[in-house]
Amino acid sequence: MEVLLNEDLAALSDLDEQSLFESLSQRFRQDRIYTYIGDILVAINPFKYLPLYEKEVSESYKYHEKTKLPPHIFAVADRAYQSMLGRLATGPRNQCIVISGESGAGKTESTKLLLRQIMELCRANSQLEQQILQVNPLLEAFGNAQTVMNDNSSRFGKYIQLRFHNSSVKGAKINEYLLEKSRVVHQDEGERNFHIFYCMLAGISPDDKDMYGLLDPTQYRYLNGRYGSEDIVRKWGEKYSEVCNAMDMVGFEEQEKVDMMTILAGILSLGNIMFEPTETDALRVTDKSMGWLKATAGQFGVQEEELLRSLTCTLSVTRGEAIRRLHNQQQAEDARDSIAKVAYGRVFGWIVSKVNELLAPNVDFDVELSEIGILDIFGFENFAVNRFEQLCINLANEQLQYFFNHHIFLMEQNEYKEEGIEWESISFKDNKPILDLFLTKPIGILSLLDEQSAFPQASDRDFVDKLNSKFKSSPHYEVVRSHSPLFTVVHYAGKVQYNGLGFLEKNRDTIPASIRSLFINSVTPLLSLLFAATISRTGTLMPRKAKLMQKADDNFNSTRKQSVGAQFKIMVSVSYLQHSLAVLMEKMFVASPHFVRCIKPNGSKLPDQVDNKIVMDQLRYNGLLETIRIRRDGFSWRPSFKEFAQRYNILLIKPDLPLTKESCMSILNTTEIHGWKCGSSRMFFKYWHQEELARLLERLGKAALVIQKDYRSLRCRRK
Ligand code: AOV
Ligand code: MG
Repeated sequence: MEVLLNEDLAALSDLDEQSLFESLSQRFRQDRIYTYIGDILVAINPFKYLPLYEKEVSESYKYHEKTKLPPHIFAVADRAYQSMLGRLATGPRNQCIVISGESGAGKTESTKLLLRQIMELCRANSQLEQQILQVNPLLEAFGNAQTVMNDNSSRFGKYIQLRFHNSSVKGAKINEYLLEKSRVVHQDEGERNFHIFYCMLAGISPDDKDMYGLLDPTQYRYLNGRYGSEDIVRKWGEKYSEVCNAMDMVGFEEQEKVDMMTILAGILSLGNIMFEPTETDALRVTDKSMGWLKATAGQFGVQEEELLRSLTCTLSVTRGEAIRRLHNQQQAEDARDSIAKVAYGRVFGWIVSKVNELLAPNVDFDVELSEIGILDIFGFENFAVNRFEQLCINLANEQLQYFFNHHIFLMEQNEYKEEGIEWESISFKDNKPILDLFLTKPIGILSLLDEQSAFPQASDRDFVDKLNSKFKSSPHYEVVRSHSPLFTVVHYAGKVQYNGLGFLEKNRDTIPASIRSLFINSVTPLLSLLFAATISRTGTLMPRKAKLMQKADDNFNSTRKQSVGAQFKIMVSVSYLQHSLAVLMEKMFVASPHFVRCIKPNGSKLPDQVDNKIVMDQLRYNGLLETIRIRRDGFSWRPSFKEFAQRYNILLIKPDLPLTKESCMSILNTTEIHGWKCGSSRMFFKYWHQEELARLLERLGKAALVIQKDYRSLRCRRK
């Protein structure tokens, strides 16, 4: 009984941090990894197989009553789907499921389970359904990698939007956020490059291997000479055929796949090109890596001399005059790495846009579609060394936490005040000041970063010095005394020390014009398309991104008064991430949100182990205790009088009821429902009231069916 009671923590009467922890870990030890806090699902990663997702389980959670079955991720899918159909409640038809938690907490696994169950629920068009389900393995192969925190860590954020007409799915759209491109050229100890490289090398047939010019995996510098045991290699090989199947299923063409793999092979070869100085100023490619230069040129479909030129010098045009500047060794290596990053990034972007093209809803223009969006980003990270990428990732998580706080605490409590509901306010850890530290204009971390990135002479040290002088008194910033450009941000989820080395360069994210033109002239159609897309700025590749790039480009050129063609600015990355997240948040703010909070039980990726401190920290920074209080005492469902009366007047069997407060009260007075309140413009309900009312409607619907049937059989008999 105790366990059953604890299925919904919002139903517990007395609660403190310790008892919350006890309830969750007691359930976890019994393999009950899911627990509700009202309408919010808490999921603890089991790090082992549990028989929780079989066909029968999936069936039993379809159109179920929440209280009759244990908490489950499938229940969240059901609720989102029913809400989208308007079966459960009033409110916006568009739904968004927001999954949060630190790296390795189980967000991506939850996303896959949600997708699967939603597809089960709408069983409409089996081909489209299969295509949608194949998108994940495809994106994971190219966008996930092993990190210290997670063997299958998402190195990009994604928002998957499923589009429906009535109850059937009509298409899908993916938005991706900031792929960690730097991983292509560098991985820290204990980490790996993106899965696809290993899968390709392990799974490809010997003939194809020859065709793509691939050699022994241990030879590639970008893979760090690290490969894997026989067992792992076999798994990668299997995964490769899965990825190829997924591509076929989603609708990629053979030539596109070949091009894609050739580009990946080219990236690997490129990484092995090394330089050495000559007696003159010029650099040359080392004798040992001449072969790699040739191979790369072949794989990229470009002229060897042109490739060499773009690696070893920069051509700039100033006042109409072309000036060739020779690279030093470091610059040549940077050019090499930036080509690799940019090529990989564009392949990934292209896959996403291709998926979107293939899965776009095939419906008439005026058909109104509703939507379920699932947000699965990269979780909060704190490594031994934290770089620019971690700053971006952690900022995104900061924003997500703000979205949660805003919905759960701010909006709700503001409404109590506005509507005159008696309420004792619940405090929560507001992370707005941390967001402000990043986002305030003109003096926030991002503005300063963009400002410094615009000065070619500025160094990473200058940037960190600027931060130190501006924020030394901020409670969320700590100055680090060190020769390296270090600084610390006190995030909602803990302190993270960043190393500012490389921040400016990464934020500039530029590629020289000569590299761009090199690739546009590539005989590999895909490569030339990938690099032409931003030049022509037709917006065909990624419309919004292209537009933003154009804008960043314009700003850049107008502030720098630099002649077009000298340097090509792709985007200011942090600002771009910021912009795209802001667009996403806007979208989410007008949808009905469903929250899944993933918790990591220990830091060693092990089953059946609860590390008290690690779990407690997460409960704390997630604000779970406060969440329980607000779900227990608060009113999470707040329809306007009009919305409520319109939907439930049928309970009074008076269709022409005026849509007023009085009508709402009379409707409710005919039911046995207690505990609701009435504000000045809307009703206030506990989270469980929605289900109670849905049940009443259903009963009424069944009664109506019986009456109809009786009436029909009566008429038949009369005839
Ligand atoms: P994340 O998405 O939250 O991290 P994942 O969803 O990739 O974390 O989960 C990490 C690993 O935990 C998976 O590869 C599984 O091995 C295991 N796992 C998670 N959920 C389950 C489950 N329900 N049942 C069994 N095993 C599970 V990151 O993407 O790093 O932030 O960027
Ligand atoms: Mg993930």
